[in-house]
This record gives sequence, C-alpha cells and structure tokens, in this order.
Amino acid sequence: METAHPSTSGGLRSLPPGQHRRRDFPRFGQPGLRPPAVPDHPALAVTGAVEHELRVPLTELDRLVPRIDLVADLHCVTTWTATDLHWSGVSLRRFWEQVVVPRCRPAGAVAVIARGRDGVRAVLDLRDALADDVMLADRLDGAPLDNLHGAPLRLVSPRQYGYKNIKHLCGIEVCDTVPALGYSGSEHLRARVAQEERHPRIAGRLLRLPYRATIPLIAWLNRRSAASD
Ligand SMILES: Nc1nc2c(c(=O)[nH]1)N[C@H]1C(S)=C(S)[C@@H](COP(=O)(O)O)O[C@H]1N2
Ligand SMILES: [Mo]
Repeated sequence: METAHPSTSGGLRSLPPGQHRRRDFPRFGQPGLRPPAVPDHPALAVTGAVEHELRVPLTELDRLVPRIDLVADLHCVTTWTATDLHWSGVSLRRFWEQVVVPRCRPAGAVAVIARGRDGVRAVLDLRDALADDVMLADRLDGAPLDNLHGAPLRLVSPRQYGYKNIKHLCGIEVCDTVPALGYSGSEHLRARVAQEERHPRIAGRLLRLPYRATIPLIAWLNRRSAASD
C-alpha cells in the first residue's frame, strides 16, 4: 500500500485564508437533495472526448490501480474546514494514466466533469484533477464511505473547495474545451483554497461573512433531507 503525502493543513498547522476549523464533519451540500441510493452494482463511467467510453465496476477499481491512504482536510467554500480526514481509495492521476489513457484514449483533454448520482456536478481543470493528492475515495476513517459523505465513491481534491469534491461519484466526462460552470454561476473553474478562489467574479475575502452566515441553515436542511431518507 502506498501513502500519498498529506498536503493540507491538518493538525496544528494553520488553516487557509478565511477558513475556520469545525470539530465535526457535517453532511453538507446542495440543500434539499436526499442522499441517492447506492446501486446494486455501482460503477464509474468514463465518457466524453474519448475514443472508447468505459464503465469500471467499483469492485475492480483497486485491482486496476494501487490503493492509497491520504490524510487531508476538507474546506467548504462557506468557510468551515474539517481536519485530518483519513481517506482511502485510488489516485485519480494513477487511474487516468493506467486506465483512462490506454483504454479510452482521451483526445485533447483540458477538463473533466465529475458527476454525482444526485445530479450535482463540478468541472475540474485537468491540472487540478491530476494533482498528486486527488483521489477517488471509497473509505473514510477506516470504514466504507457512508451515504452522508458520498457512498459508494467520492472525489477528494483537498486543495480545492468542497464543491469540487463530488460525492456519490458515478461519472467522469472528459472535455476537450472548458465546459460551462455550474452552481448557479458561483463555481470558480479552479476553486483553489490557497488562493481563496471561492467565486468566479467576487473576491473570496468579501464572501467570507455572507457565506459563513449560510452555514446553520444549509447544515439543518442537509440533516433534514438525510433524515427523511
Ligand atoms: N454529489 C454531491 N457532491 C457534493 C455536494 C452535493 O451536494 N452533492 N456538495 C459539495 C459541497 S458544497 C461540500 S462542502 C462537500 C461536503 O461534503 P460532506 O457532505 O461529506 O461534508 O461535498 C461536495 N460534494
Ligand atoms: Mo461546500
């Protein structure tokens, strides 16, 4: 087993600009969406600007690419950070190099769209998607990922805001041009935490307070929709 280097600011190290530590790790995200049911035979589809599309059953993922562990923080754009999360899964870069490139033959890829089963998606510039700490994670803190945190598989990109860390990941669409961004116009293409790229047009530090004010309501709505499952 390989261990990727921890790349973020867990433990006693300082947090990125405008973030504050949360002791717990709440379910968080698009309010009102229930966690989608896990299919009987979950798979990850690779589609888009490729010669051959591919569907990888998740049971095969760590037979194709070596399993790694990663300790990292998750930084929600609304300013909370959960620290020292122990993820396990496979490196997206290794998956890309060892599976996507040889089998799918992507042509001119510049970005990917990560898709969750709940319909939520995020665009990742290929430079960010293939960073060495980005992974497809199926385990958290020693247990299979639960439905609150994205069962059966999620994207983990510690250097980008939480909204790029798509849960319930079912598809990776390869793009040869940068596709339209989502989250109602508030998705930054790079969304790098260190640069405080919270929003494509508004300076990140100006959004700290207004975004922070939304946390209790979003957390409550997330708890409510998870409980009605
Ligand atoms: N499929 C899906 N992935 C998602 C979201 C979502 O609503 N649906 N929300 C994003 C946001 S805004 C954050 S902060 C993190 C939160 O992850 P958590 O619920 O495990 O805390 O998931 C991200 N990934
Ligand atoms: Mo978030």
